[in-house]
Amino acid sequence: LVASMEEIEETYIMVKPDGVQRGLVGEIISRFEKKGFKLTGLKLFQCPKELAEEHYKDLQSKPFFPKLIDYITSGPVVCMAWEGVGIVASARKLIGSTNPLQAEPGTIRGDLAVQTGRNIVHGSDSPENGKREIALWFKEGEVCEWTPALAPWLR
Ligand code: 3AN
Repeated sequence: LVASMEEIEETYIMVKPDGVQRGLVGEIISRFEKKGFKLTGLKLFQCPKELAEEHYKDLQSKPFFPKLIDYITSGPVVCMAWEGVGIVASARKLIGSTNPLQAEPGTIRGDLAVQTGRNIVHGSDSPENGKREIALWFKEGEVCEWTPALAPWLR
């Protein structure tokens, strides 16, 4: 089964500073790789305040916004672009609920985190935001289009 181009989505996944500090980068990347999604962008990055504010602009009016910005800029993050059929919703399933205490065992947050304010990973909530966030976090040329040579089942 080869998916038509229309079904292929892009999503922005980010290991937050607590995930990097706790040494969970490999584990988190591994879950998306094993699922069968395609990595198209990857970098370790110290996020400037302005970028964090732009990324979370929909949450600007929330009481936790300043803390959220401090958290995201508190240390390097790992920025990732991933591609696949239905990846936006599927990645959010793999990640689990925003509150890790409510996240199902087997999900990244369900297995590895306990606090909403330290929930180790981000995933875009719509295909539109996937594109928006990849464009926001990656420069031209940093996202790499490639075809898996021996694995047509990944397409
Ligand atoms: P998700 O990351 O699961 O899409 P959003 O988009 O509602 O959840 O929230 C974005 C981020 O804002 C969360 N990952 C979390 O770090 C932070 N956040 C959300 N709700 C709270 C809250 N009640 N208290 C502290 N931080 C929060």
